[in-house]
Amino acid sequence: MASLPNLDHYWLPFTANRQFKSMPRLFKAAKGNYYTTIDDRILLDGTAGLWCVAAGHGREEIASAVAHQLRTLDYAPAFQNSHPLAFEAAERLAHFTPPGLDRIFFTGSGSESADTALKIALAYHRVTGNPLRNKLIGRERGYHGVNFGGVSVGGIAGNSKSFGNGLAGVDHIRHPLDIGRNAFTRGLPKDGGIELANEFEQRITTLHDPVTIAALIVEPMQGSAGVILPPVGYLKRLREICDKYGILLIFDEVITGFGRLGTRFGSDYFGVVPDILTCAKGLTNGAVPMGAVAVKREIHDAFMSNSPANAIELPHGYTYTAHPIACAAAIATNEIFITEKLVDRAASLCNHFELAAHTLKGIPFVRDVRNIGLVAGIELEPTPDRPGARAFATYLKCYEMGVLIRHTGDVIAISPPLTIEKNEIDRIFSCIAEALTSIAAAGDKGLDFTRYLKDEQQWAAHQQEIHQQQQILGKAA
Ligand code: PXG
Ligand code: PLP
Repeated sequence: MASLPNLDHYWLPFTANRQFKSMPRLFKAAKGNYYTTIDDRILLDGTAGLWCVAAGHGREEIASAVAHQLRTLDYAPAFQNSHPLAFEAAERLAHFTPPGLDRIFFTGSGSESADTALKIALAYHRVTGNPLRNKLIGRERGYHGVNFGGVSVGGIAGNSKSFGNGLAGVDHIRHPLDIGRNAFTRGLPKDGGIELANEFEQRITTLHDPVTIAALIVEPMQGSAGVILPPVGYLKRLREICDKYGILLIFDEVITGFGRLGTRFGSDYFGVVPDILTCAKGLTNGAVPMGAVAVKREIHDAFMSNSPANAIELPHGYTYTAHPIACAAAIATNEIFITEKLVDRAASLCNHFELAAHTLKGIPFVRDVRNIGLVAGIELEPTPDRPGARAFATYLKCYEMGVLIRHTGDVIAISPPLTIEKNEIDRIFSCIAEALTSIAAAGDKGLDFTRYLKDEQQWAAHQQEIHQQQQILGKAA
C-alpha cells in the first residue's frame, strides 16, 4: 500500500478537513478521462477536475509548451513590462469570445476575474462621468468565487455569512430554480422566464434608482449552487432591461466557457451578448491557474480616451497577470480546441448525455434531473437532519466503484471532460443509479460514512499512529 504524506499541515479549501483526513482521497496521476489514486484505483472523471479539464488530462501539447516556456522565460514583470505570449494569448482568446468582446484582461483565477469585472464596471461609469452609478446587482444562489467582491454579489449565504458585511451597495435578484414546476425538464424550462426577469426591473425601479446601478452579474447557467438553468427568454430579457437603463451586463462564464454547453460560451448558447465576460478553468485546461475578463471594445476604449495622457487607465492587476507559463498553457489549449474541434465534439454528445442523465428518473431519492450541454444536476431528496449526507454517500460509493462525481449540498453535478466517450457517459449515470440504489437498500447504514473507502480509513488511522509515535519520541529526546 502506498504511504500517506503527513496530513497535518495542509488546510484544504471548501473541504470538511477532519472528515477528509480520516479518509483521505489523493490522486497521483491523470491521463485522458481517468485519474489514478495513490492506492492505484482508476477513476473515470465525471467532473473534468473541478469543471476545468475540458480537453482531458495529461495533454502533451500543454505540457511541452509549459516546459519550454519555463526554460525560456519563467517570469516577466506584469506591470510596465510584458512579453509576447501575453498578446498572443489575448488575441487568440479575443477570437474565441463572442463578437465585440475582444479586449482582454488576464487574472489568476475565476475569483480574480469576477472581482476584476466588477471593478472594471464601476471604474467604467466613473471614467465616463457617471460616478454615482455604483451599485452592483447579483443573484440568489450565484457563485462568483471567494474574493470579497464576488462573495458580496454572490448569493450563497453559506459562503458569505462568516465574513462580515461584504461590499456596500449590493442587491440581488431571484434565482430561477422552480422544482415544483419544472422537475425533470429536459434542457431549459419553457415557462416563467420573462416574468422572472421583469422582477429585476421592478426591483431596481422600486428599491433603487436605476441610474445608480452599475452592473448586473449573472452566470448564464448557475453551476456551483447546483446546476440551475435559466428559463427560455430570461437572459434575453435581462439584457433588454440592462440596455434600457444603461446597466452593464456581466456574464460570469467560469463554468459555461470553453465548450461546456456545446458552444464556445454560454453567451453563444443563449444568443445574448454581455458587456463583460469572465472566464477561467478551461482557459488553460486547468493545467495552470489563469482567468480572464473579456470586455467590449467600447468599454475598453472609454478608459483609453477619457484618461489623462500617460496615466494608468485602470489601477488594477496582479503579480501573475498574464504569467508566461499560463499564457503558454492558454495558447496550447486554444490550439487543441481548434484542431480537435472540441466544441463541436461536445455539441455532438449533448443528446446522448441528456438521455443518459434522465435515466435517473425513478431511482431512489432522485427528485429532479436538470441538464444543459455536458452538464447535469441530479437533485436528491434531502435527509431532514443531515443536509447533503445522501449526496456525499453517493460520491463515496461512486468513488469505490471507480467514478468521480461532484456533490454540493443535495445536488450531484456531472460535467465530464469534452473528450468523454458515449460509453463513459453511460457508465457515469449507471454508476450513480447503482450507488443510490445500494444506499437506499442499506437504510440508515447507507449514510454511515465509515462503511465506505475502508482502505483510505486504514491509512489515515495508521498515519495517526505514526504521528503520535513521533510526538512521543520527540518529547523523549
Ligand atoms: N465564477 C463562477 C461562475 C465559478 O463557477 C468562480 C467564479 C471562481 O473561480 P476560481 O477559479 O476562483 O475557483 C467559479 C468557480 C463546484 C465548483 O464544484 C465550482 C467552482 C469552483 C470549484 C468547485 O461547483 N466554480
Ligand atoms: N500583498 C502584498 C504585501 C504585496 O506586496 C502584493 C503584491 O505585490 C500583494 C499582496 C498582491 O499579490 P498578487 O499581485 O500576487 O495578487
